[in-house]
Amino acid sequence: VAANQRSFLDDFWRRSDVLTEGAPLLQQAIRFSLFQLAQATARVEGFGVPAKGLTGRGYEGHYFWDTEIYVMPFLTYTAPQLAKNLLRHRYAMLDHARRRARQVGQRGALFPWRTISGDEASAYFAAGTAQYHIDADIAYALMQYVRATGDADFLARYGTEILVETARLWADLGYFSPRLGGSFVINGVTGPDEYAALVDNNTYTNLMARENLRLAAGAVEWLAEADPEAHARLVARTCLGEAEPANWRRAADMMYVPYDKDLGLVLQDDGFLDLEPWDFENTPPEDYPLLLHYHPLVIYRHQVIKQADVLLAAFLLGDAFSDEDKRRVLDYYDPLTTGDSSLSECIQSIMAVEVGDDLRAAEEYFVDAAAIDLADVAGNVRDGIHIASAGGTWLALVYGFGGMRDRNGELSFCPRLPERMSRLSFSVRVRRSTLKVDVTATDATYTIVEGESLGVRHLGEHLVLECGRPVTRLLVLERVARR
Ligand code: IFM
Repeated sequence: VAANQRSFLDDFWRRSDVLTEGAPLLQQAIRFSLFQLAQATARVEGFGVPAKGLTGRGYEGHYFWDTEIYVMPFLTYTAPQLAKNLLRHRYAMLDHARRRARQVGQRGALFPWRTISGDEASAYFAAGTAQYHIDADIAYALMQYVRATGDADFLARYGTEILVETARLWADLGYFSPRLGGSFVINGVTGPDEYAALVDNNTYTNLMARENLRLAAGAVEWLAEADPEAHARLVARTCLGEAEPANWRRAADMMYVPYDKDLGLVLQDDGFLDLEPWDFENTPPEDYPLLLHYHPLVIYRHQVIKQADVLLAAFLLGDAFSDEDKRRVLDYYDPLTTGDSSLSECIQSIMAVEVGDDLRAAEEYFVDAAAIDLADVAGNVRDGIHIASAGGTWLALVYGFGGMRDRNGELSFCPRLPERMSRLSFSVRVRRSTLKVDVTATDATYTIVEGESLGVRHLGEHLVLECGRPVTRLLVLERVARR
């Protein structure tokens, strides 16, 4: 057993280690997070990843969207078999999700907000079941896995069915509003920010639903072309109507996104600007997290945010936002964000790297995310570690300072290192290649260490990488000069 464990760990560190230079304590926190991810996911066969991993009783062992949005990218890019196991597990709960959709009066499938067995276990629907975005989060993670691995077989056998049933949920949940010129609106949902509940047109939900609808239509069309027999089985299993994919596309194309022209701001939801500003100045530090000191009904009436919401959409679906939109989103919502959820700071860090002028804020958010359990920053480590933040630490390193983006199957990089990091190096597995990325204060080196050649982008420049032939490029020049 000891030898098996050793070989598992050797293999894990070879695939997944992230190395930084310049701050040994930070490196220790990074390794701690990675180790927690390994412990929580090494044997996910027929199980999900609980919000506390296997380390404590917090959240009663339930798992949430934390898995798909915060942990799965790490697995998809370093241990794709484990990502696949988790997606297979979601597929195994599809019948539960179909039943749940019927229970709440909808078509398609509604995955549980929190669960162990596949049944919904949240007690408070406003902050639980109403987080319909879980469906789109699963769809997003699924396609990220398929694009990164090229696992068309998974898409054909399992993925398309999940996409069909989740798209159906959205098509049924929203409607084309005559008052808004026929836009597709989705009312009465709760987005990622749990300090707002049952709102209309939560931007994160609408944009993720739009993606889900398009992915489903695309997958059905692809399957009809690539494997007509599998397509026929899918149609039979799901009673898919011929007109459904076109309707999904229409809903996606007409999706409503609330926007305030005067502020030039993508809104968190329709009513966000009408809420009373929270009195941050007179809120003493000991009143945080607010959820432990104020009634939810009070919190819901205010412009105060628990965790990244529009900002998360701007990260996951960056192409839906202009650079200016992203900057405004960060500038407007960041001061309103308490970070009372451990799912927030890693995303704030990533977006502060992408649009921030200097990296101090990004660095501070990152340190908080990486140290949350080792330093007990949230003061509740006795309930177990925060697995989403462990995954978020990897996200902040790879997508934040590494500047990786993975849209439509192509990886691009725009690295920027903070002051206390003189080097950052990590590996990602993409289809049949392992790519090592090594960033210093002045340049980035890309090497295929194993497998086929691969095209990537560095600051927009297309690079064709051959196995064993490193390619080095400078980071943004004026930033290098400032150091
Ligand atoms: O899934 C999260 C949610 O987004 C915020 N509250 C805690 C949950 C479990 O980590």
